[in-house]
Amino acid sequence: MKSSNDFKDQSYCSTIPVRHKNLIIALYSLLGFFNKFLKKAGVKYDIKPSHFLYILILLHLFAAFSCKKEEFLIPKAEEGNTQENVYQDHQDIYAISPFKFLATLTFDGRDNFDNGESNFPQSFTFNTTQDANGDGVNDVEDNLENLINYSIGNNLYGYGRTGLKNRGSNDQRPAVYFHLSNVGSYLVYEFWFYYPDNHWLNDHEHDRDTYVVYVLNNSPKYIKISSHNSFQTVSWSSILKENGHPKLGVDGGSHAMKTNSEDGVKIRYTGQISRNNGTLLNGNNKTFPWKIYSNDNNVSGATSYRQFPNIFYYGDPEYSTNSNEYGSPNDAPWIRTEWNNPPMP
Ligand SMILES: [Ca+2]
Ligand SMILES: [Ca+2]
Ligand SMILES: [Ca+2]
Ligand SMILES: [Ca+2]
Repeated sequence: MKSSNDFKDQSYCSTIPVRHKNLIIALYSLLGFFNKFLKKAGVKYDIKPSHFLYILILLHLFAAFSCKKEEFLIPKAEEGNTQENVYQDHQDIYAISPFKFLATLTFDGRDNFDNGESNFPQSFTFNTTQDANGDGVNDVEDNLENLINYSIGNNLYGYGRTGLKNRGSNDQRPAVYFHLSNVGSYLVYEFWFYYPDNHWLNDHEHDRDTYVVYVLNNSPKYIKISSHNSFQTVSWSSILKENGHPKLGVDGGSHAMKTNSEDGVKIRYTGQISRNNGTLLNGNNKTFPWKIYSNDNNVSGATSYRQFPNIFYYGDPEYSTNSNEYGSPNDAPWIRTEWNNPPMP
């Protein structure tokens, strides 16, 4: 059952569409009366039905302004009233902004006598036109071959990761895949990163790393970050932050996430990019606002995307082990259990 107290200050906003509709119907039914009145008063002006559209727009603008409250104003779950259905009830009114908890990431630099990280979070559809592996299909299995290393940008051309000439145009802007879910009383903000090339102990084409933020009663409590095949949970208060955004490090090659910073390329939550002690051929000192992909209908500032394919084949001929392009099948994030059923923090 909903408690009336929970919704007291929101009842005005939540009933706006219905009340506006009723008001417009009432005004419209009085159209004849208004016009007679104006005529009697000597005013040479007729109110036309289209005028009610203007009134409706003005009312909605005013309501949008006065209802622009905290994005996270979602009433707490009570007995018989789960966070999920509370959230469902309000999803049309209180859009969630992934940007709120977007991270600043720092990547491996040239410490330990290497070049540092070579590929960064980007769209898995950054190049949909070049059949790089020559199998007659343009698909995500061409990603490693089409990837232009050490580069961040939206219109890149150059050599591919496996030596192919004339790759591009590639959209290698910073990108994140966002999904909102629930566990217990927590609202869970899931951030999934895609990397075309993972070259660590177990080399693979395609890589996914994630961090999730657990929000309780509108405030972040925990962050869980992926590290290889396990997760590490840290209290929100103890992680490094930049203007309230989490600051996370990314291990070289494996893209395992961690709470301490790295010495190389930095992508700020704003999309500002700096090379630092890393290697970056394209993108240094530029800003590419994060491309946030989400198919959740209550999320603001995001772009929808096609959830396809469901299987990514992690093998690639480039790798000495795991060299079958269509070997090592892995589920796409959206068909993994944790997508809709994340673990408790
Ligand atoms: Ca290094
Ligand atoms: Ca292909
Ligand atoms: Ca491939
Ligand atoms: Ca493959």
